[in-house]
Amino acid sequence: MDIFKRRHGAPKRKDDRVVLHFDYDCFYASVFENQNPALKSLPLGVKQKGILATCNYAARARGVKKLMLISEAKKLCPELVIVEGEDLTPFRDASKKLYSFLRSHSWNQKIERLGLDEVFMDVTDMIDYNISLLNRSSLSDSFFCLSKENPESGFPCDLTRFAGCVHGSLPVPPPLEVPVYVRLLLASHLAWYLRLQLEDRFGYSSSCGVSTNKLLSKLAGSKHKPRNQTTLLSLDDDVVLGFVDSHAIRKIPGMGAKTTRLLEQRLLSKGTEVSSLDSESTLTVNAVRVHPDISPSSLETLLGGPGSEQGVGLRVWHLLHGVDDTEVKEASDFPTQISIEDTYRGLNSLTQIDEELRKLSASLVRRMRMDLLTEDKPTEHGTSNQRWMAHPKTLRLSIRSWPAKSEMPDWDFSRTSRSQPLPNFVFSLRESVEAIAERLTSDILFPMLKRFHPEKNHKWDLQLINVCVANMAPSGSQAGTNVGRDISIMFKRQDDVLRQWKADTGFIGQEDCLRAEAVAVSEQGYGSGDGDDDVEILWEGEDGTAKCAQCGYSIPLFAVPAHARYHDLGD
Ligand code: DGT
Ligand code: MG
Repeated sequence: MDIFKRRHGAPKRKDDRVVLHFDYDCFYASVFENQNPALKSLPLGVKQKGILATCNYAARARGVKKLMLISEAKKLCPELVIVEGEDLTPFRDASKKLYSFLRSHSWNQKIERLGLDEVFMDVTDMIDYNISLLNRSSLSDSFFCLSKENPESGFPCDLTRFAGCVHGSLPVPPPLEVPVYVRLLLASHLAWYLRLQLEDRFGYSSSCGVSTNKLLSKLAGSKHKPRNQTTLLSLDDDVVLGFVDSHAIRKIPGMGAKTTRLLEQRLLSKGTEVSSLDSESTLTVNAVRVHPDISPSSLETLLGGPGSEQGVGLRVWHLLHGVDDTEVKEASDFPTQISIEDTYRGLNSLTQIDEELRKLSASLVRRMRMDLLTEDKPTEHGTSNQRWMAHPKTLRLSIRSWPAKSEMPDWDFSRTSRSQPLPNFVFSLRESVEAIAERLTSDILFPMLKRFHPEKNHKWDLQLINVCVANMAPSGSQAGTNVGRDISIMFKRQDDVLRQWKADTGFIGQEDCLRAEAVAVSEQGYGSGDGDDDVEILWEGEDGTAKCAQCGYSIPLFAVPAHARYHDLGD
């Protein structure tokens, strides 16, 4: 059987875009290395809740791995330097700085952040413009133009070869008449240039994937890490199918844990050939794609149903073939949602819950003021005018409870949520943050929370609370335009607000709470979850670990909330 064969009814890929996917190398560790360059030559691990959130490549060379227990890592590498990574503020700041730099190079503003350390960039317009300027008789002396207005802004490049690694064989002579070839060739040089700039200007090395859609560029980028890039040369369908086929289903962005599990259950129970599964019994894309029972409609039957996304069968069928027509989202001056959350060893009393809700509400209102307020230029009389750039319309409260011991093996890790319109008093600038938070908690959030379990004598045991505002409506002059606020004023405001935040010391380091940071702010509003259908952890074994159904890592039980939240950030 030809394992790469295109099946009847296989979807056709569109190859008319160019998408770059950047992933910063050992991101949290790099943030610390940049703060203290002496750390660069040492094996370095970043600790969160007793596990290594990440480690640098010097540590990885000694066998240390991401998400290892600190004790295990120390055994492997006694000289491992460990830094505390509970406060996410430096990571968030570095992420914004790098994103702003990349954004300043985007012409169409199609640039989307995913979590803190990944960025998609649709550079089709820049590439097509440069193709129109191409002098095919002196390719080795080419110049990539970064600005239509300023022809001198750009960099020299040698277009007789690709920059970085290429997946797929390079035809000889180069097929310069094939548009996708030329586009990818130029894009490889643009990716190289941008990576170099990220490193030279800011000290962050990265890996990058160059391809024609988001799915393929993300997968390509992980082929050669760290500090490298891979172009998926999609001249031939078989190259793309073979490339996607080789991945485990659970590595495909957009296939959530639930999808993966349902597919595994279905195909394993139907006696899928053992040879098509890897040693961990992980289902590969190929095993699913060529399986005779699998079609868009059978996938819809398997994966659809109440609560699932419309057309999930077709979407998954497309992903299995490397087809992903989702657009890179346009950058916005404000996030699509703001969410604040925290995790706990167990909140049992309504008094404790009420207190936590107040803290989360205060953080939410502060964060809204920081991210959504802009200041017009001061008037002649020196008075400045603050206004909201956008009004979120919806308030959402989500919780996750600890399971009873008997439920442990099948604990459904998903959250339960309730939404309602966000009341207008939240936008008042005359009242203090604390006063608004107080009213938001007592009038809205606390009653909302009690509605999760209206029964008397309910035994509360909360593991997570998330408060989120979403459904942003741009206001006034922002509506329908992408007119930014005055950036200098924005940074000044950020500093002001953050100072106030940093002084909030009572909120940090309380040992009875599983806090990954003073205030856990989900950044997912800036980037899509890539269609992930859920965030779920499957529990396994009695060895004190759980296996994450999303990424396959074994996680010590105590670290599960932090790990789940990492995925919540937009894995
Ligand atoms: P890389 O890309 O393999 O060179 O290494 P990283 O460290 O950049 O790893 P990546 O890209 O998977 O994740 C970016 C950052 O997110 C990483 O520096 C630490 C954090 N992170 C990753 N996985 C987890 C996790 O499971 N739990 C927690 N708390 N943080 C995580
Ligand atoms: Mg990374």
